[in-house]
Amino acid sequence: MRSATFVEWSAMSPYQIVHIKPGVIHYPGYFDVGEQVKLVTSLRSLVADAPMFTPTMPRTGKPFSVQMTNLGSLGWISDRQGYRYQRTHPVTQLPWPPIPQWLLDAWHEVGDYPLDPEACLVNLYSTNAKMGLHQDRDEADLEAPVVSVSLGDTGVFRVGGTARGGPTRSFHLESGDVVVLTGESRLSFHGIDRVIGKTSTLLRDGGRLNLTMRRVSPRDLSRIGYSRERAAAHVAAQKKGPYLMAGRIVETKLRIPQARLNPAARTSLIERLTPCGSKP
Ligand code: MD3
Ligand code: FE
Repeated sequence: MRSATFVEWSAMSPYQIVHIKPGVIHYPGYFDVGEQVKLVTSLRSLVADAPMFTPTMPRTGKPFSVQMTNLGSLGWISDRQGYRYQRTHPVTQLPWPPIPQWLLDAWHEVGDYPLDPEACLVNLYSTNAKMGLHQDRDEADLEAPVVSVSLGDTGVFRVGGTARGGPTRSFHLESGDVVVLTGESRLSFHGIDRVIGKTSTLLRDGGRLNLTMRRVSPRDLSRIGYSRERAAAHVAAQKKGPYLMAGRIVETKLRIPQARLNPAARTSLIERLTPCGSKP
């Protein structure tokens, strides 16, 4: 696929940001190791109240290889009846625990969206788990971004276009990385090919945790003080995505200001920007 990847040092933020394809922005090493340890500690206590469960495929009831739970006012579940968002945990029947402030802060910092997320899916991958290519389209609000946080072992993430069967490319998501999906990539097919064992010691039993925050309900920005013009401008900017907002199209060429790179991100940046070929 002739997609451009470029890296820039943002004047706006202290993070190295990598544009994978229009609307897909990767922040390698967004959370440092000390922060990751705190994040996992707080997640453990939240997940104690909303235990991981194994979703199953609609109709067939085939179990997913990934375990999951949710935080927030709405949670996504899948079972024989289908995919849906609901307010309660399917096993405990209790409301989902709240999304912690550190996650909300990340959402607002990288997401450029004025409302809090309603749902945070928590996916737990063993080193044998994977997630096939799919679109996230169960949200009525497709204008808000999706913000994803990876913790633990490295995941091989694959992303394509909005048509099934089109070209894809893959890159590694390491512990502490954040990915933002906006604009024209919001409906891209994506999945996790595999998890690479023993690449992180963050989780006691290994594996990978992924958190994805979403808006579900259509928002009305006028209710939070946006004028009609400002709301329309915001929606237009979201549609274009930050890649085009930057006002340039850059060919696949890595110009990395090494001296400014976060050391954690520097180690494997080149390797993980290398397209891993076609679907295995
Ligand atoms: C690209 N999770 O929960 S997160 C999912 O790593 C999901 O667990 C994967 O796909 C994981 O639905 C990938 C990154 C992600 C999330 C949403 C996207 C990438 C996306 C929506 C559109 C395009
Ligand atoms: Fe998804």
